[in-house]
Amino acid sequence: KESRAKKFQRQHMDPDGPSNNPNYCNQMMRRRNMTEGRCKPVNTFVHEPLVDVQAICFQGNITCKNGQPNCHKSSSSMKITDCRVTSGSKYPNCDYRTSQKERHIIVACEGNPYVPVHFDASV
Ligand code: 5FA
Repeated sequence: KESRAKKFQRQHMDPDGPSNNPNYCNQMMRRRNMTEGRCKPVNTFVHEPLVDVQAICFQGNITCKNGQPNCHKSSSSMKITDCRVTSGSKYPNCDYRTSQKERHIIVACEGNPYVPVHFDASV
């Protein structure tokens, strides 16, 4: 079974981006298996080295949206792409709006080693 750490990498890591392609989210959401069974409504890809994203687990500790205490905010801003399903999108034809941003990101970390398992927000 896929670990939560590997699931985070599949859903959120794309170090070799960003691309200017307006179809980025349509392609990546499908390629990373987030359009199976439903169109995952919102998802963020991070275009920074994996080690830099893993390091966030040892940066500023904050409360997560769900009230758990295991969230961490990146000390640097990071290159990200937000994917949001369009209002006209109809499963199984998942259609996304692609927006590139530079933001601090907030991830939840778990385990030993203590690594990212959930993307909470960008600010
Ligand atoms: N989740 C939420 N807060 C968490 C925390 N503090 N520590 C660990 N995990 C936390 O997200 C719900 C999911 O986020 C649940 O799996 C929960 O355990 C975890 P959502 O935004 O309500 O749903 P989603 O559809 O965006 O996310 P999923 O793909 O279901 O869940 P993932 O966590 O694998 O992916 P995510 O990184 O996009 O949240």
